Amino acid sequence: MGVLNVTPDSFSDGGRYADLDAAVGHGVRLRDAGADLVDIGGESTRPGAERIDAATEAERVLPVIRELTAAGVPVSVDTSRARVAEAALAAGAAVVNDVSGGLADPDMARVVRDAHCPWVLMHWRGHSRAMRELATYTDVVADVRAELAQRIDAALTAGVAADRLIVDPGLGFAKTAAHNWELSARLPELLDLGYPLLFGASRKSYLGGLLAAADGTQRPTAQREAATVATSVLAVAAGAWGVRVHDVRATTDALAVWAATGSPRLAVPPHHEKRTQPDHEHEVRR
Ligand code: PMM
Repeated sequence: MGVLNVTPDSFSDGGRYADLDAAVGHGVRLRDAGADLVDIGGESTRPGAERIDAATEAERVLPVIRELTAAGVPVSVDTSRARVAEAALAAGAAVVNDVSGGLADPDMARVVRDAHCPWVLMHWRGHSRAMRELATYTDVVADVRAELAQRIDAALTAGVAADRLIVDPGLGFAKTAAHNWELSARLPELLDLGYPLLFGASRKSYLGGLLAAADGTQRPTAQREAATVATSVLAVAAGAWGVRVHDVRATTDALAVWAATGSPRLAVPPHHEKRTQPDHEHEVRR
C-alpha cells in the first residue's frame, strides 16, 4: 500500500501533493513502483493534529480518487468519516482504510456493509489531539489484540462480512516508541486473531528516535527509509498481509530479495507459544 496524503500537514509528505496533477502523478508512480493499492488521505492524523471538516476532507480526496481510478490505479481511502468514505467509494475507491476501526463514526459500518468493500480496522483510542495521553496499557499486545477483537465483533454484528476485514495495530496511534517495538516483536499474537494484518511503520517517529544522533536529535523523516524497509521485511516475514509505505520501490525491492531467498518466515516468539488459553471466538476466520 503506497501512501498519498493530500494534506498540507502530514508528517512525511504533507504539502507535497496538494495540487491535483502532482497528487495523481505521484499515485501513478506508486502503482508503477509496485503498490497494489494507493491509500489517499485528506486529513492528517499525526499526533496533536487539529481536525478539519468533512467537506474539506472530501474536496481534497475525491478529485484524486476519480482521476487515479480512471487511470486504472486501485485506491483505498484513508478516512474515519462515513460520509467521506461513501463519496470515495462512489468515486471509485475499492477499500476503506479507517484509522479509528469504526469508532469515530457510528455510520461507517453501514457504509462498508452496503458497499461490500474491504475495511481496514486500525487500533485507535482517540483523535490525534488527545492520543498522547491515551498511551497507557497493561500489556500493549494483549490490550491491542482485545480492542481489535472488539472492533471485529462490532463490525460483524453490524453485518459486515468477516472476509472483508483487515486489522492494523496502529503504530504511533496512542502508542509510545516502546509500545510500537513490542507490537512489532509480537505480531503473531495479533495475526492469531485470524484476519489479514496491515502494518504501517513507514517513517514514523519511533524510527527517527531509534536512529537519533548522539545529541538526541531525531533522524529526519526522509532519512528513515532503510529502517522502514527493515520493518516491511520483518512484518511480511512474520505473516503480515500488507505494509503501508511512502517509498514503495524500496519496499518492493526488499521484498523481492526476501521472496528470492525462499520467503523465509520468522520463528514464532516464545510469548506466543506460552499462550495457554486459545481464544476460539477469534480463531482463524480467513
Ligand atoms: N498511519 C497513518 C495514517 N493512516 N492507516 C493505517 N491503516 N495504518 C497506519 O499505521 C496509518 C494509517 C499516519 O501516517 P501518514 O502521515 O504517513 O499517513
